[in-house]
Amino acid sequence: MSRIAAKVLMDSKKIPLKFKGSLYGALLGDCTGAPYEGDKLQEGDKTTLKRYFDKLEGPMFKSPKKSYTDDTAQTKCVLKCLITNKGIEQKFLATEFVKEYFTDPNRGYGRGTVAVLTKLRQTKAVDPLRPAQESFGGNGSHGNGAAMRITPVALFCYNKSEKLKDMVVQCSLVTHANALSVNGAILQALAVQYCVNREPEEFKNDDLLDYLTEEIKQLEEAVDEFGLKSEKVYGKKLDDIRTLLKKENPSIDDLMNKLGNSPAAVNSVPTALYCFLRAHGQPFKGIDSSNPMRRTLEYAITLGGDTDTIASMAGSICGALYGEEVISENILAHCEGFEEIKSMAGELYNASQ
Ligand code: AR6
Ligand code: MG
Repeated sequence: MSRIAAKVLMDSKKIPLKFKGSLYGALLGDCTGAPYEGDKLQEGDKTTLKRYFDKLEGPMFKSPKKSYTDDTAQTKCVLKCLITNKGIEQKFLATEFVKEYFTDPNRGYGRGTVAVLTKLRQTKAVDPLRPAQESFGGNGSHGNGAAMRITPVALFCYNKSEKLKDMVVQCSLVTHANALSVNGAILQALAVQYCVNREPEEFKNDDLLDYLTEEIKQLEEAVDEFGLKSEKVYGKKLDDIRTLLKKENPSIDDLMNKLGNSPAAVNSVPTALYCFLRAHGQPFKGIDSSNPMRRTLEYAITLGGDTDTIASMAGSICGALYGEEVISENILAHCEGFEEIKSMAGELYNASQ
C-alpha cells in the first residue's frame, strides 16, 4: 500500500471530481449494461451498441429512465453507511440492505443474496454475519455481489490506504463469506483506489497490473485460521490479462476461456479490469469512440453475460482515473438515481476528509 501513500495527486482539487467520476461510471455501467444481461453478442453488435450510446448521449433524445439494478441499490446502502458512520458498521449495513431489498426487490438480486437478506430480516440482524456464513451449505457465496458495491469503500479510503482491505472485508462479509468473493472485492477496490490517486497522463496499464499482482500475491499467500493458503486464482487471472492485452484483437472465445463473464467474482472482476485496461487508452477495432468511458462500457457490454455488473465495475475504475468530465451530463440524465448519487458523492468526499 505504501506506493499509493507515497505518490499522491499533485492537484487535490481533482479528488472530488474523481469521486463523482467513479460513482457515475459505476451507475452508468449498471444502467446501460442491464438491458443486455445474459446476452451473447456478436462482432456486428458493436455497431448497435455504438448507436445505443450515441442516442443516449444526443441532446434531443428523450427516453424513459434506464433503471439501475442491485449493483446500484446496494452501492447506495454502502454510501449511506459510510456517510453516516464514517466506517463500516455491519449491523447498520445489514439493516440498510434488508430495507432496500424488501422495499424494492425486483432489481435482479442473486438467489444467494436474497436468501441471506431474508434470514437477516427474520433474525433482525442480531448476528449480521451468520446468514452469509451459512449460505451455500456453509461455503458462502462466491458471487460478484461484494465487488459490485465496493466503489464507495475504495473512494472513502483514498487517503487511508492502510484501512482499505479491512474495510472491504467488513463490507463484503455481510452477504458474501467466501474468500473468492471477498478477494474479488479487494481487487476491484484496489484498482479504483489506485486510479483515484493517479493523473491520467501518468497512468500506465503495466504499473497498475504490477501493483495489483503484488497485493494479490500477499493476499493469496496469507494463511487462514486452518493454516491453509487460498488458491492463487486471481494471480493467474492477472497473468492472463497481461497475455490478452498483448494480443491485438483476442476473440470472444479466447476471452471467455481465460476470463469469463459469469456472476462468479473470479469470472467477472478480472474481466472488468481487463475491459478498462483494453479500452481506456485509445480506440480499437469496432470500439471507436474518442471517449475512454464510452469505449470501456461499450467493450464491456460486448462481452455479454453479467453485463451490468462487469460494465459497472469497469466504469467505476475508468471514472476514478478520468474524473467526472469524462461522462456527459446527457447520458447521466438517462440514469435512474443520478441526482441521488451525485449528492451522495459529495457527502462521501466530506466524510472521507
Ligand atoms: N456454490 C454454488 N454456487 C454459487 C456459490 C457457491 N458457494 N456462490 C455463488 N454461487 P449470489 P450476488 C452462484 O446469489 O453475488 C446479480 O445479477 C449461484 O448460482 O450470492 O449478490 C448481481 O447483479 C448464485 O445465484 O449473488 C450480480 O451481478 C450466483 O452464483 C450477480 O447476480 C450469484 O451469487 C451476483 O450477485
Ligand atoms: Mg449484476
